[in-house]
Amino acid sequence: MTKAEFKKLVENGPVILDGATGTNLQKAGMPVGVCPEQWILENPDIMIKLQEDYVAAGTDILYAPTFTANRIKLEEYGLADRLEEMNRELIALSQKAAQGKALVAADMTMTGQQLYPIGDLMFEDLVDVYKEQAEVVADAGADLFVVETMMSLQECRAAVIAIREVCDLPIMVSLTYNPDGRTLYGTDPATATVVLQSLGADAIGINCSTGPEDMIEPVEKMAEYATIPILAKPNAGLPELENGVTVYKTGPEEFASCGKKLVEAGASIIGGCCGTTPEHIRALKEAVKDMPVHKPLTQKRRILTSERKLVEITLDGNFMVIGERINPTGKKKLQAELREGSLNMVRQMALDQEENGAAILDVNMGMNGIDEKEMMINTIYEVTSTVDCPLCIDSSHVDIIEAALRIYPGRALINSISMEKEKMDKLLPIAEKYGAMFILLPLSDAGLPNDSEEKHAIIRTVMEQAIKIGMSKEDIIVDGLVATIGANPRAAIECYETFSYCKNELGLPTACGLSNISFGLPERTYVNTAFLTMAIAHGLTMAIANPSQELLMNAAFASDLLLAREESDIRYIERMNMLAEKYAGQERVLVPVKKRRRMIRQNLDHRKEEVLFLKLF
Ligand code: THG
Repeated sequence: MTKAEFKKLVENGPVILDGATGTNLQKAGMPVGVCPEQWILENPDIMIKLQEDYVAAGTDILYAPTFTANRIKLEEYGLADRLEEMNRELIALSQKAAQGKALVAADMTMTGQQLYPIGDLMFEDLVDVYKEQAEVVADAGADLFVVETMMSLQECRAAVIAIREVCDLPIMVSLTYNPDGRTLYGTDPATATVVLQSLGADAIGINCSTGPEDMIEPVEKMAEYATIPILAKPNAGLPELENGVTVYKTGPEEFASCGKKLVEAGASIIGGCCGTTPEHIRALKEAVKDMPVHKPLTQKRRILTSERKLVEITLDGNFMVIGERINPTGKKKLQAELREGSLNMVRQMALDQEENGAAILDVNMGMNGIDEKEMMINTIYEVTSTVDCPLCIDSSHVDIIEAALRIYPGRALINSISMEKEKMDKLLPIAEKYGAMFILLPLSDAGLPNDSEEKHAIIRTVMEQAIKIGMSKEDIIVDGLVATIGANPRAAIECYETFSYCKNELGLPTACGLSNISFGLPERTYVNTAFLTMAIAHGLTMAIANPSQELLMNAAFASDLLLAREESDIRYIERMNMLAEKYAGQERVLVPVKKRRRMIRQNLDHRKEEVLFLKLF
């Protein structure tokens, strides 16, 4: 099935999924501790009967029982050499049950191994594991993919990248969340929605986790951000332990009436997870079949994310700073550390900048004497496990930007794409593939534009090209291209023209580096600060700057206040309180990275047991 056909199907929905597999197979005699896929292949009639019952109950999309038939999981049972054969047979089994009356989704999930830097599994190896399974199930005739019961956004990214590199089939991704509304790595449903739809997922959702009632809130959250359909597949209530057996007590009727609420909240693809039966699905279908289908957003919001936090960029919102400090240019001490392979200063810079109010952190590793790509990757691992700010990937090398985007566990900003042929031809498709936003630098192969007209023409050309290859205006932030006052007395005025042109004529947000403006002048901070406040008044959205420069930062907060921007008064007061506290000598208590990782690891072990308990495979 094509992505367009999938979109149409959901528009005519609500689309009904199947119910539980694991809990029903257990009831039918599948022992605990066996490889479920192997057991299913040894007892195909039980599985086929269950899926036939789901189809009869109204299921539109069956999940093929390929859930953990990936190399890592199969290896645990000594079955890795049967991966292809098993996946083919499992898809065929669901096709047999579907009889053309339901679609068959190839089902993939976690491997049980944790990704580096928490575990040892490298991202690219996980992509390969998913690719291997995806190739087989796509070739076996699966209609679409579902990546489900995921606890890690980064593992979802690996799966989506893998599937997209293998085929063009639609991809639904669904995560499980803890009662606090986050995955165990700290991702919330809104962040997952932004990251995965940017990466090319065709539906985003939630499964397992909770009973249907508790899924309403996460579904509503996803709906605020989603440009793609939302999926909900709740358990039949919370698991309860009775005589040593896990039971789910929400009956079909109650389940179905909660299902209606989920559809009202925005879910247009709906089914059941642990504890649900064909009777639950029948009641659900009956309850929701004539309900109107929620329409996803038609215009996407401008959002960058880390794994744990999202940052929204709006044309009239609060002014934002991209912290510039993780950049060895002009920093001898940092250069020396990086040459020794130490990231201590980088880590401290990340913490300081976040604390001082940077919304986004620029990461640039351009210097002599190091392997820039390797250092960029290591820095991303270090910074993303230290702070929650989204990152701006800054390199003049296309391959380094691509390598960084691949492993970055969120939605990044590329710094930058110009009209230079090499950049436009190579980087725009990379930005599109990884779903990144980018800073548009108005330069061409002819060098700097001679005047504002030429600058604006370049901006339009790159914007049109980006749109042509499938990106949108909401993916772009324009750099004003700050020149030096010493060389051109009108440098600031020309930038202001660009800021207002972009905001008012093109509807694009803007950014700029500040320090160029004052190059060669004494006491540059004053010039930079005056430039910044006037730029904000002319519509500048964000600046690449050093957030530890308090005059500059405070002037930015004050500018928002003077422009009566939403909640700017609260933000100004909070900022002043923060500074007052800082200078009262109170130290911020920081959890060192190593300790933080240890905490996460402990949590993971705990969670793993819980999940095994909740869901059989
Ligand atoms: N536009 C875009 N990207 C950019 C710039 C821009 N990236 C690079 C630069 N300009 C913004 N980043 C920096 C980073 C560091 C410094 C200035 C701009 C800097 N370094 C001091 C020095 O050179 O001496 C060291 C100061 C310190 O220790 O903090 O000033 O315009 N899209």
